[in-house]
Amino acid sequence: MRNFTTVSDIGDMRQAVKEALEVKANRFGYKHLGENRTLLMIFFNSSLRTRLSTQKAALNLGMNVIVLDVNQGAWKLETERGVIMDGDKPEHLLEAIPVMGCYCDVIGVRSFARFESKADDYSEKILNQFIKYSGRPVFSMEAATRHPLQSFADLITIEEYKTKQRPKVVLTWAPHPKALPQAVPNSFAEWMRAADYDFVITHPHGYELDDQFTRGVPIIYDQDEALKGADFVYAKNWAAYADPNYGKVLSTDRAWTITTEKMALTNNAYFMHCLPVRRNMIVSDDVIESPQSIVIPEAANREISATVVLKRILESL
Ligand code: AN0
Ligand code: CP
Repeated sequence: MRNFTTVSDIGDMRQAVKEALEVKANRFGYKHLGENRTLLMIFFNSSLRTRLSTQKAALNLGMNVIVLDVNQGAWKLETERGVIMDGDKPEHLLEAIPVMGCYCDVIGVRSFARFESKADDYSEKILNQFIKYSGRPVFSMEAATRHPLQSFADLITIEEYKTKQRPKVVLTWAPHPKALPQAVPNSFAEWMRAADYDFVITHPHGYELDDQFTRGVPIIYDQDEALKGADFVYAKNWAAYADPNYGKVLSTDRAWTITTEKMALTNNAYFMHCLPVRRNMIVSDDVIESPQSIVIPEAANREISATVVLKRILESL
């Protein structure tokens, strides 16, 4: 594997899960792979889990790690070509990227949708410039349209907890005060389709995701109806995708919050969320603290998905 940005980069899914479970049982078994190799992690946005779990994965593999928070201490970066740089940005991304490539063997990038231009976000302008100009393998640590390390960890978690071959998995929109990217739900949909679960999506009207991620997936606008018989409830907020509302918050309706009453409609489902989560907006205290909540093992599996991805990249160097 050279780059890891979408589900298609993981190849055979059953094989990937098998490898993940092997790595989980023997996470220091590949320490030789990363000897004298350096991972550079670039953050354009905040992070707790991705920052820690990806560093931990690199350490498991014997790598050295450098972390750069672009907005803290680095030069402000211009990202557009053709701009007369007489403003507040002293450096251009087109020099910064190849320079970063000089100091490492592998690059991880976190760069969220900016909601300034749907075309820029959905063409993955920033991530693709890293792929094109760094000269290094690049993996997504959540880009504008996808969060594949999260979805891979979600898949591993569902495989560990499922009690039937083809569980019912429900992705439900839930309210949040701020405009959040579609990366997590896009990616989750893409991975759940590939996993061939009984997968449905529920959200209010106006929150339809890009069809390239949800094609063929039933969209049920009645949340109670969608939750019936669910084995896994995956809650997430996202801002509107469809024009003319791209990037807007259309609803903060707390009737969509996942509560004990909502969970009672399910088949005693497990509750999942990528975190960070706003309690009593997305999910009630009672549900997230219940024995059915698997948000912590889900987060723990971020170390495993990152270890598998870095292991495969190292094997290809
Ligand atoms: C981000 C998002 O919704 O994409 C990161 C989630 C992993 N969440 C927030 O910004 C709160
Ligand atoms: N789930 C996730 O990616 O969390 P962070 O934003 O804290 O990295």
